Amino acid sequence: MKGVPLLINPWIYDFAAHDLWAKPLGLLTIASALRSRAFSVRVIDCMDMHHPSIEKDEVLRLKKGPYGTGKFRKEAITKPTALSHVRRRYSRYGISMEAFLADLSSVETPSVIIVTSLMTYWYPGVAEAIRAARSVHPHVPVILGGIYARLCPEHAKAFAVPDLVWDGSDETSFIEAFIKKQGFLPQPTSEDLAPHPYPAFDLLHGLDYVCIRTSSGCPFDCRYCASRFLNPSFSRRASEEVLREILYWSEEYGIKDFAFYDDALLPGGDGAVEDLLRGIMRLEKDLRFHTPNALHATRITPRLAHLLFEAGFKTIRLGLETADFSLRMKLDHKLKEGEFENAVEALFKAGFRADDIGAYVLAGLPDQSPEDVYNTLYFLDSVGIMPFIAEYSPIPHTALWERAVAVSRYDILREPLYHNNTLLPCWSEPQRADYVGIRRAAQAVRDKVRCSNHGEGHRFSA
Ligand code: B12
Repeated sequence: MKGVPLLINPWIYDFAAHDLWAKPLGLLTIASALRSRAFSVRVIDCMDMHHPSIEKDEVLRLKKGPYGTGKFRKEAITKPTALSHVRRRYSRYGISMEAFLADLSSVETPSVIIVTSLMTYWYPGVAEAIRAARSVHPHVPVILGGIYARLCPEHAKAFAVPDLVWDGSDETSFIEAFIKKQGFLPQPTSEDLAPHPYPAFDLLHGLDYVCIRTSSGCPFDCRYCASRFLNPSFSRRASEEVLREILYWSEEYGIKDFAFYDDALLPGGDGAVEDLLRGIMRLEKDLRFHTPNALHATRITPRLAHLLFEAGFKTIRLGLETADFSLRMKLDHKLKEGEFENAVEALFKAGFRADDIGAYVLAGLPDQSPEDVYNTLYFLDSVGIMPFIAEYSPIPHTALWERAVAVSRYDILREPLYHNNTLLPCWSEPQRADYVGIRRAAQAVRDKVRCSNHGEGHRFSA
Protein backbone atom coordinates (compact mmCIF):
# COMPACT_ATOMS: atom_id res chain seq x y z
CA MET A 1 0.00 0.00 0.00
CA LYS A 2 1.57 3.29 -1.10
CA GLY A 3 1.34 6.29 1.20
CA VAL A 4 0.38 9.83 0.26
CA PRO A 5 2.88 12.50 -0.81
CA LEU A 6 3.75 14.69 2.17
CA LEU A 7 4.51 18.34 1.40
CA ILE A 8 6.44 20.50 3.87
CA ASN A 9 6.97 24.25 4.18
CA PRO A 10 9.94 24.56 6.57
CA TRP A 11 10.48 27.10 9.35
CA ILE A 12 12.11 30.48 8.83
CA TYR A 13 15.42 30.91 10.66
CA ASP A 14 16.24 34.61 10.83
CA PHE A 15 16.80 37.71 12.96
CA ALA A 16 13.34 39.00 12.06
CA ALA A 17 10.28 37.76 10.16
CA HIS A 18 6.79 39.20 9.88
CA ASP A 19 3.65 37.78 8.41
CA LEU A 20 3.16 40.41 5.74
CA TRP A 21 1.05 38.14 3.57
CA ALA A 22 3.61 35.33 3.58
CA LYS A 23 2.34 31.94 2.43
CA PRO A 24 4.03 28.97 0.70
CA LEU A 25 2.36 29.60 -2.65
CA GLY A 26 4.78 27.34 -4.56
CA LEU A 27 4.21 24.33 -2.29
CA LEU A 28 0.45 24.81 -2.33
CA THR A 29 0.56 25.00 -6.15
CA ILE A 30 2.29 21.61 -6.24
CA ALA A 31 -0.18 20.19 -3.72
CA SER A 32 -2.99 21.32 -5.97
CA ALA A 33 -1.37 19.86 -9.10
CA LEU A 34 -0.99 16.47 -7.40
CA ARG A 35 -4.50 16.60 -6.04
CA SER A 36 -5.92 17.36 -9.47
CA ARG A 37 -4.23 14.18 -10.67
CA ALA A 38 -6.14 12.29 -8.01
CA PHE A 39 -3.47 12.03 -5.35
CA SER A 40 -4.46 12.61 -1.76
CA VAL A 41 -1.80 14.82 -0.22
CA ARG A 42 -0.77 15.94 3.26
CA VAL A 43 0.69 19.40 3.86
CA ILE A 44 2.61 20.52 6.94
CA ASP A 45 3.20 24.25 6.98
CA CYS A 46 5.66 25.06 9.75
CA MET A 47 4.65 28.73 9.40
CA ASP A 48 0.92 28.12 9.90
CA MET A 49 -0.12 30.43 12.72
CA HIS A 50 -3.48 28.67 12.96
CA HIS A 51 -1.82 25.35 13.70
CA PRO A 52 -3.76 23.61 16.51
CA SER A 53 -0.59 23.47 18.64
CA ILE A 54 -0.65 27.27 19.04
CA GLU A 55 -2.95 28.46 21.82
CA LYS A 56 -5.88 30.67 20.76
CA ASP A 57 -4.67 33.50 23.03
CA GLU A 58 -1.28 33.43 21.39
CA VAL A 59 -2.84 33.59 17.92
CA LEU A 60 -4.88 36.62 18.97
CA ARG A 61 -1.76 38.29 20.36
CA LEU A 62 0.26 37.58 17.22
CA LYS A 63 -2.27 38.26 14.49
CA LYS A 64 -2.94 41.88 15.32
CA GLY A 65 -1.85 43.56 12.11
CA PRO A 66 -4.26 44.98 9.57
CA TYR A 67 -5.72 42.92 6.72
CA GLY A 68 -4.68 39.54 8.15
CA THR A 69 -1.03 40.41 8.76
CA GLY A 70 0.79 39.93 12.04
CA LYS A 71 3.71 38.25 13.72
CA PHE A 72 4.92 34.69 13.60
CA ARG A 73 5.37 32.58 16.70
CA LYS A 74 9.08 32.31 17.44
CA GLU A 75 11.65 30.59 19.64
CA ALA A 76 15.10 32.04 20.21
CA ILE A 77 17.79 29.61 19.07
CA THR A 78 21.58 29.55 18.96
CA LYS A 79 23.00 31.42 16.01
CA PRO A 80 24.93 29.47 13.42
CA THR A 81 28.69 30.08 13.87
CA ALA A 82 28.80 32.17 10.69
CA LEU A 83 26.43 34.66 12.33
CA SER A 84 27.83 34.59 15.87
CA HIS A 85 29.27 38.11 15.43
CA VAL A 86 25.82 39.64 14.90
CA ARG A 87 24.46 41.20 18.07
CA ARG A 88 20.84 40.35 17.42
CA ARG A 89 18.64 37.55 18.58
CA TYR A 90 18.21 34.72 16.07
CA SER A 91 14.98 32.74 16.07
CA ARG A 92 13.18 29.82 14.60
CA TYR A 93 9.85 31.20 13.43
CA GLY A 94 6.82 28.94 13.21
CA ILE A 95 5.35 25.98 15.06
CA SER A 96 7.31 24.12 17.76
CA MET A 97 9.56 21.18 16.95
CA GLU A 98 7.26 18.96 19.04
CA ALA A 99 4.24 20.01 16.98
CA PHE A 100 6.14 19.32 13.76
CA LEU A 101 7.26 15.89 14.93
CA ALA A 102 3.72 15.05 16.04
CA ASP A 103 2.36 16.06 12.63
CA LEU A 104 5.01 13.98 10.89
CA SER A 105 4.14 10.97 13.05
CA SER A 106 0.46 11.35 12.24
CA VAL A 107 1.15 10.64 8.56
CA GLU A 108 1.34 6.98 7.63
CA THR A 109 4.62 6.33 5.78
CA PRO A 110 4.41 8.80 2.88
CA SER A 111 5.32 7.86 -0.70
CA VAL A 112 7.56 10.91 -0.97
CA ILE A 113 8.42 14.00 1.06
CA ILE A 114 8.34 17.20 -0.96
CA VAL A 115 10.03 20.16 0.71
CA THR A 116 9.90 23.74 -0.52
CA SER A 117 12.33 26.58 0.15
CA LEU A 118 12.28 30.35 -0.19
CA MET A 119 15.03 32.80 0.82
CA THR A 120 18.50 31.36 0.34
CA TYR A 121 19.55 32.46 3.86
CA TRP A 122 16.68 30.53 5.45
CA TYR A 123 18.32 27.21 4.56
CA PRO A 124 18.95 26.15 8.19
CA GLY A 125 15.16 25.78 8.56
CA VAL A 126 15.06 23.65 5.42
CA ALA A 127 17.89 21.41 6.64
CA GLU A 128 16.29 21.08 10.10
CA ALA A 129 12.89 20.16 8.61
CA ILE A 130 14.50 17.50 6.41
CA ARG A 131 16.42 16.08 9.38
CA ALA A 132 13.24 15.90 11.46
CA ALA A 133 11.23 14.36 8.60
CA ARG A 134 13.91 11.68 8.13
CA SER A 135 13.94 10.91 11.84
CA VAL A 136 10.26 9.97 11.61
CA HIS A 137 10.18 8.53 8.08
CA PRO A 138 13.74 7.26 7.51
CA HIS A 139 13.19 5.40 4.25
CA VAL A 140 11.07 7.89 2.37
CA PRO A 141 12.74 9.86 -0.46
CA VAL A 142 12.99 13.59 0.21
CA ILE A 143 12.86 15.99 -2.73
CA LEU A 144 13.76 19.62 -2.24
CA GLY A 145 12.66 22.39 -4.61
CA GLY A 146 11.78 26.08 -4.49
CA ILE A 147 13.82 29.25 -4.67
CA TYR A 148 16.83 28.34 -2.48
CA ALA A 149 17.08 25.00 -4.33
CA ARG A 150 17.04 26.82 -7.66
CA LEU A 151 19.52 29.53 -6.68
CA CYS A 152 21.99 27.40 -4.71
CA PRO A 153 21.52 23.76 -5.80
CA GLU A 154 25.04 22.64 -4.89
CA HIS A 155 24.81 24.18 -1.46
CA ALA A 156 21.39 22.60 -0.98
CA LYS A 157 22.76 19.17 -1.88
CA ALA A 158 25.58 19.52 0.62
CA PHE A 159 23.76 21.15 3.54
CA ALA A 160 20.10 20.20 3.36
CA VAL A 161 21.00 16.70 2.04
CA PRO A 162 17.73 15.72 0.39
CA ASP A 163 17.67 12.67 -1.89
CA LEU A 164 17.09 14.99 -4.83
CA VAL A 165 17.34 18.72 -5.42
CA TRP A 166 14.89 19.90 -8.04
CA ASP A 167 16.55 22.91 -9.63
CA GLY A 168 14.45 23.02 -12.79
CA SER A 169 11.91 25.70 -13.52
CA ASP A 170 9.27 23.30 -14.81
CA GLU A 171 7.69 21.55 -11.88
CA THR A 172 5.04 20.02 -14.16
CA SER A 173 7.69 17.68 -15.55
CA PHE A 174 8.64 16.83 -11.97
CA ILE A 175 5.03 15.99 -11.19
CA GLU A 176 4.66 13.88 -14.34
CA ALA A 177 7.91 12.02 -13.55
CA PHE A 178 6.74 11.48 -10.01
CA ILE A 179 3.44 10.03 -11.13
CA LYS A 180 5.18 7.73 -13.61
CA LYS A 181 7.54 6.51 -10.92
CA GLN A 182 4.60 5.58 -8.72
CA GLY A 183 4.02 2.87 -11.32
CA PHE A 184 0.26 3.28 -11.44
CA LEU A 185 -2.30 5.74 -12.55
CA PRO A 186 -3.95 6.97 -9.40
CA GLN A 187 -7.69 6.57 -9.23
CA PRO A 188 -9.84 9.21 -7.62
CA THR A 189 -11.12 7.90 -4.31
CA SER A 190 -13.77 10.56 -3.99
CA GLU A 191 -15.24 13.34 -6.10
CA ASP A 192 -13.91 16.07 -3.88
CA LEU A 193 -10.23 15.14 -4.03
CA ALA A 194 -9.54 18.27 -6.07
CA PRO A 195 -12.24 20.71 -5.02
CA HIS A 196 -10.64 23.45 -7.14
CA PRO A 197 -7.61 23.95 -9.40
CA TYR A 198 -6.06 26.77 -7.30
CA PRO A 199 -3.14 26.60 -4.85
CA ALA A 200 -4.35 24.39 -2.01
CA PHE A 201 -4.83 27.04 0.70
CA ASP A 202 -7.71 24.93 2.03
CA LEU A 203 -5.15 22.42 3.37
CA LEU A 204 -3.87 24.96 5.93
CA HIS A 205 -5.45 25.14 9.38
CA GLY A 206 -6.83 28.65 8.99
CA LEU A 207 -6.83 31.44 6.46
CA ASP A 208 -6.68 35.19 7.04
CA TYR A 209 -5.86 36.03 3.44
CA VAL A 210 -4.97 34.38 0.16
CA CYS A 211 -1.96 35.08 -2.09
CA ILE A 212 -2.47 35.15 -5.82
CA ARG A 213 -0.30 35.27 -8.91
CA THR A 214 -1.76 36.64 -12.13
CA SER A 215 1.50 36.31 -14.05
CA SER A 216 4.77 34.47 -14.05
CA GLY A 217 8.14 36.10 -14.66
CA CYS A 218 8.84 39.75 -15.40
CA PRO A 219 9.41 41.68 -18.65
CA PHE A 220 12.13 43.74 -16.92
CA ASP A 221 15.54 42.44 -16.00
CA CYS A 222 16.72 44.47 -13.02
CA ARG A 223 20.30 43.82 -12.02
CA TYR A 224 19.53 42.96 -8.39
CA CYS A 225 16.58 40.63 -9.07
CA ALA A 226 16.46 36.88 -9.79
CA SER A 227 13.04 36.87 -11.41
CA ARG A 228 14.43 36.40 -14.95
CA PHE A 229 16.52 33.43 -13.79
CA LEU A 230 13.67 31.85 -11.83
CA ASN A 231 11.00 32.36 -14.48
CA PRO A 232 12.73 33.09 -17.80
CA SER A 233 9.61 33.91 -19.78
CA PHE A 234 6.83 36.29 -18.89
CA SER A 235 3.26 35.08 -19.14
CA ARG A 236 -0.04 36.29 -17.84
CA ARG A 237 -3.15 34.35 -16.85
CA ALA A 238 -6.49 35.25 -18.41
CA SER A 239 -8.24 37.79 -16.21
CA GLU A 240 -11.47 35.72 -16.09
CA GLU A 241 -9.48 32.85 -14.62
CA VAL A 242 -7.98 35.07 -11.91
CA LEU A 243 -11.40 36.50 -11.21
CA ARG A 244 -12.82 33.00 -10.77
CA GLU A 245 -10.04 32.24 -8.27
CA ILE A 246 -10.79 35.39 -6.26
CA LEU A 247 -14.49 34.60 -6.29
CA TYR A 248 -13.83 31.02 -5.17
CA TRP A 249 -11.89 32.05 -2.06
CA SER A 250 -14.31 34.82 -1.27
CA GLU A 251 -17.44 32.69 -1.59
CA GLU A 252 -16.22 29.35 -0.22
CA TYR A 253 -13.91 30.61 2.53
CA GLY A 254 -15.11 34.16 3.23
CA ILE A 255 -11.70 35.59 2.32
CA LYS A 256 -11.59 39.38 2.11
CA ASP A 257 -7.87 40.06 1.78
CA PHE A 258 -5.82 39.12 -1.26
CA ALA A 259 -2.11 39.73 -1.74
CA PHE A 260 -0.63 39.70 -5.22
CA TYR A 261 2.66 37.80 -5.53
CA ASP A 262 3.41 38.89 -9.10
CA ASP A 263 6.82 40.16 -10.06
CA ALA A 264 4.99 42.35 -12.56
CA LEU A 265 1.29 42.77 -11.81
CA LEU A 266 0.75 45.72 -14.12
CA PRO A 267 2.91 45.39 -17.26
CA GLY A 268 2.00 43.39 -20.37
CA GLY A 269 -1.16 41.59 -21.36
CA ASP A 270 -3.01 44.19 -23.46
CA GLY A 271 -5.15 45.67 -20.74
CA ALA A 272 -5.50 42.36 -18.86
CA VAL A 273 -5.08 44.08 -15.50
CA GLU A 274 -7.69 46.68 -16.36
CA ASP A 275 -10.07 43.86 -17.32
CA LEU A 276 -9.35 42.16 -14.02
CA LEU A 277 -9.96 45.35 -12.03
CA ARG A 278 -13.22 46.02 -13.84
CA GLY A 279 -14.22 42.40 -13.20
CA ILE A 280 -13.49 42.81 -9.49
CA MET A 281 -15.62 45.98 -9.41
CA ARG A 282 -18.50 44.10 -11.03
CA LEU A 283 -18.38 41.50 -8.24
CA GLU A 284 -19.46 44.24 -5.77
CA LYS A 285 -17.94 42.24 -2.94
CA ASP A 286 -16.01 44.63 -0.71
CA LEU A 287 -12.71 42.80 -1.10
CA ARG A 288 -9.29 44.25 -0.21
CA PHE A 289 -6.14 43.89 -2.26
CA HIS A 290 -2.50 44.34 -1.34
CA THR A 291 0.68 44.52 -3.36
CA PRO A 292 3.52 43.63 -0.95
CA ASN A 293 5.79 42.86 -3.87
CA ALA A 294 5.68 46.37 -5.41
CA LEU A 295 4.08 47.71 -8.56
CA HIS A 296 5.85 49.30 -11.50
CA ALA A 297 5.14 53.01 -11.15
CA THR A 298 5.48 53.72 -14.89
CA ARG A 299 2.31 51.71 -15.52
CA ILE A 300 0.15 53.74 -13.16
CA THR A 301 -1.87 56.08 -15.35
CA PRO A 302 -4.75 58.18 -13.97
CA ARG A 303 -7.21 55.61 -15.38
CA LEU A 304 -5.41 52.65 -13.83
CA ALA A 305 -5.08 54.46 -10.48
CA HIS A 306 -8.82 55.06 -10.51
CA LEU A 307 -9.50 51.38 -11.24
CA LEU A 308 -7.10 50.26 -8.48
CA PHE A 309 -8.90 52.49 -5.99
CA GLU A 310 -12.39 51.48 -7.03
CA ALA A 311 -11.50 47.76 -7.10
CA GLY A 312 -10.48 47.93 -3.41
CA PHE A 313 -6.68 48.10 -3.40
CA LYS A 314 -5.67 49.09 0.13
CA THR A 315 -1.93 48.58 0.30
CA ILE A 316 0.00 50.05 -2.60
CA ARG A 317 3.75 49.49 -2.70
CA LEU A 318 5.76 51.04 -5.49
CA GLY A 319 9.22 50.03 -6.61
CA LEU A 320 11.37 53.16 -6.51
CA GLU A 321 14.63 51.53 -5.40
CA THR A 322 16.65 54.78 -5.66
CA ALA A 323 15.99 58.38 -6.65
CA ASP A 324 19.57 58.75 -7.88
CA PHE A 325 18.89 58.74 -11.56
CA SER A 326 22.31 57.54 -12.71
CA LEU A 327 22.34 54.64 -10.24
CA ARG A 328 18.78 53.77 -11.15
CA MET A 329 19.64 53.52 -14.82
CA LYS A 330 22.45 51.15 -13.94
CA LEU A 331 20.08 48.96 -11.94
CA ASP A 332 16.98 48.86 -14.04
CA HIS A 333 15.14 50.70 -16.76
CA LYS A 334 11.82 50.89 -15.10
CA LEU A 335 11.50 54.62 -14.45
CA LYS A 336 12.25 57.80 -16.32
CA GLU A 337 12.56 61.09 -14.47
CA GLY A 338 9.17 62.53 -13.51
CA GLU A 339 7.30 59.26 -14.03
CA PHE A 340 7.30 58.33 -10.38
CA GLU A 341 5.83 61.69 -9.38
CA ASN A 342 3.15 61.31 -12.06
CA ALA A 343 2.21 57.88 -10.73
CA VAL A 344 1.90 59.19 -7.19
CA GLU A 345 -0.16 62.15 -8.32
CA ALA A 346 -2.50 59.79 -10.20
CA LEU A 347 -2.92 57.64 -7.06
CA PHE A 348 -3.70 60.66 -4.88
CA LYS A 349 -6.20 61.98 -7.37
CA ALA A 350 -7.86 58.57 -7.53
CA GLY A 351 -8.53 58.81 -3.78
CA PHE A 352 -5.67 56.94 -2.10
CA ARG A 353 -4.44 58.42 1.18
CA ALA A 354 -0.78 59.20 1.61
CA ASP A 355 -0.30 56.37 4.10
CA ASP A 356 -1.88 53.80 1.76
CA ILE A 357 1.02 54.33 -0.61
CA GLY A 358 4.54 53.18 0.16
CA ALA A 359 7.70 52.96 -1.88
CA TYR A 360 10.52 50.50 -1.42
CA VAL A 361 13.90 52.17 -1.15
CA LEU A 362 16.82 49.83 -1.69
CA ALA A 363 19.69 50.29 0.75
CA GLY A 364 23.00 48.49 0.90
CA LEU A 365 23.58 48.02 -2.81
CA PRO A 366 27.16 47.62 -3.99
CA ASP A 367 28.58 51.06 -4.84
CA GLN A 368 25.61 52.87 -3.30
CA SER A 369 26.34 55.55 -0.76
CA PRO A 370 24.24 56.23 2.34
CA GLU A 371 23.74 59.76 0.90
CA ASP A 372 21.93 58.21 -2.04
CA VAL A 373 19.50 56.53 0.34
CA TYR A 374 18.99 59.77 2.27
CA ASN A 375 18.33 61.61 -1.00
CA THR A 376 15.75 59.02 -1.98
CA LEU A 377 14.05 59.49 1.40
CA TYR A 378 14.02 63.28 0.93
CA PHE A 379 12.54 62.73 -2.51
CA LEU A 380 9.72 60.61 -1.05
CA ASP A 381 9.23 63.22 1.64
CA SER A 382 8.70 65.84 -1.07
CA VAL A 383 6.31 63.55 -2.94
CA GLY A 384 4.47 62.77 0.31
CA ILE A 385 4.34 58.96 0.48
CA MET A 386 5.67 56.37 2.92
CA PRO A 387 9.23 55.10 2.46
CA PHE A 388 10.02 51.48 3.36
CA ILE A 389 13.66 50.53 3.38
CA ALA A 390 14.38 47.24 1.61
CA GLU A 391 17.88 46.14 2.52
CA TYR A 392 19.62 44.59 -0.46
CA SER A 393 20.07 40.82 -0.44
CA PRO A 394 22.74 39.64 -2.91
CA ILE A 395 21.34 36.84 -5.07
CA PRO A 396 23.25 34.32 -7.20
CA HIS A 397 22.47 34.33 -10.94
CA THR A 398 21.68 38.06 -10.98
CA ALA A 399 23.68 40.60 -12.96
CA LEU A 400 24.77 42.36 -9.76
CA TRP A 401 26.03 39.16 -8.13
CA GLU A 402 29.62 39.39 -9.32
CA ARG A 403 29.94 42.94 -8.07
CA ALA A 404 28.30 41.91 -4.79
CA VAL A 405 30.85 39.10 -4.35
CA ALA A 406 33.68 41.55 -5.08
CA VAL A 407 32.62 44.22 -2.58
CA SER A 408 31.15 42.13 0.23
CA ARG A 409 33.19 41.64 3.38
CA TYR A 410 31.48 38.27 3.72
CA ASP A 411 32.06 35.08 1.78
CA ILE A 412 28.65 35.29 0.10
CA LEU A 413 29.84 32.88 -2.57
CA ARG A 414 30.06 29.95 -0.18
CA GLU A 415 27.75 30.87 2.66
CA PRO A 416 24.12 31.81 1.82
CA LEU A 417 23.58 32.91 5.44
CA TYR A 418 25.47 36.02 4.37
CA HIS A 419 22.81 36.82 1.74
CA ASN A 420 20.65 37.94 4.66
CA ASN A 421 19.49 41.49 3.95
CA THR A 422 19.69 42.32 7.68
CA LEU A 423 23.49 42.12 7.45
CA LEU A 424 23.75 44.75 4.68
CA PRO A 425 26.40 42.39 3.33
CA CYS A 426 27.58 44.69 0.53
CA TRP A 427 28.16 47.78 2.64
CA SER A 428 31.36 48.57 4.51
CA GLU A 429 31.46 49.10 8.28
CA PRO A 430 31.27 52.95 8.07
CA GLN A 431 28.35 52.71 5.63
CA ARG A 432 26.61 50.32 7.97
CA ALA A 433 27.15 52.75 10.83
CA ASP A 434 25.08 55.28 8.86
CA TYR A 435 22.22 52.85 8.62
CA VAL A 436 20.80 53.68 12.06
CA GLY A 437 20.35 57.27 10.87
CA ILE A 438 18.78 56.09 7.63
CA ARG A 439 16.18 54.04 9.46
CA ARG A 440 15.41 56.96 11.73
CA ALA A 441 15.05 59.28 8.74
CA ALA A 442 12.68 56.81 7.04
CA GLN A 443 10.60 56.62 10.24
CA ALA A 444 10.50 60.42 10.45
CA VAL A 445 9.21 60.67 6.87
CA ARG A 446 6.58 58.01 7.58
CA ASP A 447 5.42 59.89 10.69
CA LYS A 448 5.18 63.10 8.69
CA VAL A 449 3.24 61.38 5.91
CA ARG A 450 0.82 59.86 8.43
CA CYS A 451 0.27 63.30 9.96
CA SER A 452 -0.39 64.79 6.53
CA ASN A 453 -3.39 62.46 6.27
CA HIS A 454 -4.92 64.16 9.27
CA GLY A 455 -3.65 67.64 8.56
CA GLU A 456 -3.62 69.88 5.57
CA GLY A 457 -2.96 67.11 3.08
CA HIS A 458 -0.22 66.31 0.67
CA ARG A 459 1.31 68.04 -2.27
CA PHE A 460 -0.95 66.60 -4.92
CA SER A 461 -4.28 66.76 -3.11
CA ALA A 462 -7.02 67.74 -5.49
C1 B12 B 1 6.20 36.93 -2.98
C2 B12 B 1 7.63 37.27 -2.64
C3 B12 B 1 7.89 37.85 -1.40
C4 B12 B 1 6.80 38.05 -0.32
C5 B12 B 1 6.78 36.95 0.75
C6 B12 B 1 6.91 35.55 0.25
C7 B12 B 1 6.77 34.52 1.36
N1 B12 B 1 6.10 33.45 1.11
O1 B12 B 1 7.26 34.68 2.44
C8 B12 B 1 7.31 39.37 0.32
C9 B12 B 1 6.78 40.52 -0.50
C10 B12 B 1 6.94 39.60 1.78
C11 B12 B 1 8.82 39.19 0.08
C12 B12 B 1 9.78 39.77 0.86
C13 B12 B 1 11.14 39.69 0.60
N2 B12 B 1 11.71 39.15 -0.50
CO1 B12 B 1 10.73 38.14 -1.82
N3 B12 B 1 9.90 37.35 -3.30
C14 B12 B 1 8.69 37.02 -3.56
C15 B12 B 1 8.59 36.50 -5.01
C16 B12 B 1 8.11 37.65 -5.88
C17 B12 B 1 7.67 35.33 -5.27
C18 B12 B 1 7.86 34.06 -4.43
C19 B12 B 1 6.72 33.14 -4.69
O2 B12 B 1 5.93 32.83 -3.83
N4 B12 B 1 6.56 32.74 -5.95
C20 B12 B 1 5.41 31.97 -6.42
C21 B12 B 1 5.58 30.50 -6.28
C22 B12 B 1 4.45 29.83 -7.07
O3 B12 B 1 6.81 30.10 -6.81
P1 B12 B 1 7.91 29.23 -6.00
O4 B12 B 1 7.82 29.46 -4.54
O5 B12 B 1 9.22 29.42 -6.67
O6 B12 B 1 7.41 27.74 -6.29
C23 B12 B 1 7.39 27.19 -7.58
C24 B12 B 1 8.68 26.46 -7.94
O7 B12 B 1 9.83 26.95 -7.29
C25 B12 B 1 8.41 25.05 -7.62
N5 B12 B 1 8.66 24.52 -6.27
C26 B12 B 1 8.52 25.10 -5.06
N6 B12 B 1 8.79 24.22 -4.10
C27 B12 B 1 9.10 23.05 -4.68
C28 B12 B 1 9.45 21.80 -4.16
C29 B12 B 1 9.73 20.74 -5.06
C30 B12 B 1 10.14 19.41 -4.51
C31 B12 B 1 9.64 20.95 -6.47
C32 B12 B 1 9.93 19.86 -7.43
C33 B12 B 1 9.29 22.21 -6.98
C34 B12 B 1 9.02 23.23 -6.08
O8 B12 B 1 7.05 24.93 -7.92
C35 B12 B 1 6.34 26.09 -7.53
C36 B12 B 1 5.13 26.27 -8.40
O9 B12 B 1 5.41 26.85 -9.65
C37 B12 B 1 10.08 36.12 -5.29
C38 B12 B 1 10.52 36.29 -6.75
C39 B12 B 1 10.10 35.12 -7.60
N7 B12 B 1 9.75 35.39 -8.81
O10 B12 B 1 10.08 33.97 -7.17
C40 B12 B 1 10.83 37.11 -4.39
C41 B12 B 1 12.18 36.69 -3.76
C42 B12 B 1 12.06 35.29 -3.22
N8 B12 B 1 12.33 37.62 -2.66
C43 B12 B 1 13.54 38.05 -2.49
C44 B12 B 1 13.90 39.08 -1.57
C45 B12 B 1 15.27 39.69 -1.74
C46 B12 B 1 13.03 39.52 -0.58
C47 B12 B 1 13.34 40.52 0.55
C48 B12 B 1 14.67 40.29 1.24
C49 B12 B 1 13.22 41.91 -0.05
C50 B12 B 1 13.80 43.02 0.78
N9 B12 B 1 15.00 43.40 0.48
O11 B12 B 1 13.16 43.49 1.66
C51 B12 B 1 12.15 40.33 1.52
C52 B12 B 1 12.53 39.40 2.69
C53 B12 B 1 11.35 38.86 3.43
C54 B12 B 1 11.62 38.48 4.86
N10 B12 B 1 12.77 38.62 5.45
O12 B12 B 1 10.70 38.04 5.46
C55 B12 B 1 14.49 37.39 -3.47
C56 B12 B 1 15.27 36.21 -2.90
C57 B12 B 1 16.40 36.58 -1.97
C58 B12 B 1 17.20 35.42 -1.53
N11 B12 B 1 18.43 35.70 -1.13
O13 B12 B 1 16.79 34.29 -1.52
C59 B12 B 1 13.48 36.99 -4.61
C60 B12 B 1 13.93 35.79 -5.44
C61 B12 B 1 13.26 38.24 -5.48
C62 B12 B 1 14.54 38.84 -6.06
N12 B12 B 1 14.90 40.03 -5.63
O14 B12 B 1 15.17 38.25 -6.89
N13 B12 B 1 9.05 38.40 -1.00
